[in-house]
Amino acid sequence: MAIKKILILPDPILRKKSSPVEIVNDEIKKLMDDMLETMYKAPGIGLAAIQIGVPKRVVVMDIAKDQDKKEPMYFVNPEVTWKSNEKATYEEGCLSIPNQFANIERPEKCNIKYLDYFGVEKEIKAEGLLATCIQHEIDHLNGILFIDYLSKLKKDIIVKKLIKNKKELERIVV
Ligand code: GNR
Ligand code: NI
Repeated sequence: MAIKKILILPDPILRKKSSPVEIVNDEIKKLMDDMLETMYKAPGIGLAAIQIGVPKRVVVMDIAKDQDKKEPMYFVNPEVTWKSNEKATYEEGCLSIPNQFANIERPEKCNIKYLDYFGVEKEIKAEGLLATCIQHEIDHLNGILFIDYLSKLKKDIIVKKLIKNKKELERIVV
């Protein structure tokens, strides 16, 4: 397994639409293993392949409360097959938008069809943090970030902060 670099906004790669996986072969399993290790290291509760620069429809998650008991989840080609009309609001963050948080409203429940680590087709009912997180990750696969749901003003403030941080970091490195 290997830890990969997580891309940070405004990296344009984060806006690419990811392509479906045809077969869950060893290459895809290795990708999922690397993504999981990268996500735990960050640390985060979810990661989409595009966040490490790979435009494939692959997501890993672990929303277990107890950090010692790892409960990894793997989603290949995840699709929302149903979503509730009822909404829920969570304070979201994103490893590609460091240190920025905002309340985002999404369908409270959804059903997700996907292929698991072994390429077996599954369908699950999601609610609570699981529903929020998988919707956040599927958005990544379509080039969408949580800040896209904010007003232009709030979004601009966050993007400007990240550009400023990046410039400061570059100045220190040089
Ligand atoms: O670590 C993460 N926490 C989180 C909190 C609320 C809603 C979504 C998330 S996902 C995020 C990791 C990430 O950026 N995944 O793409
Ligand atoms: Ni994210």
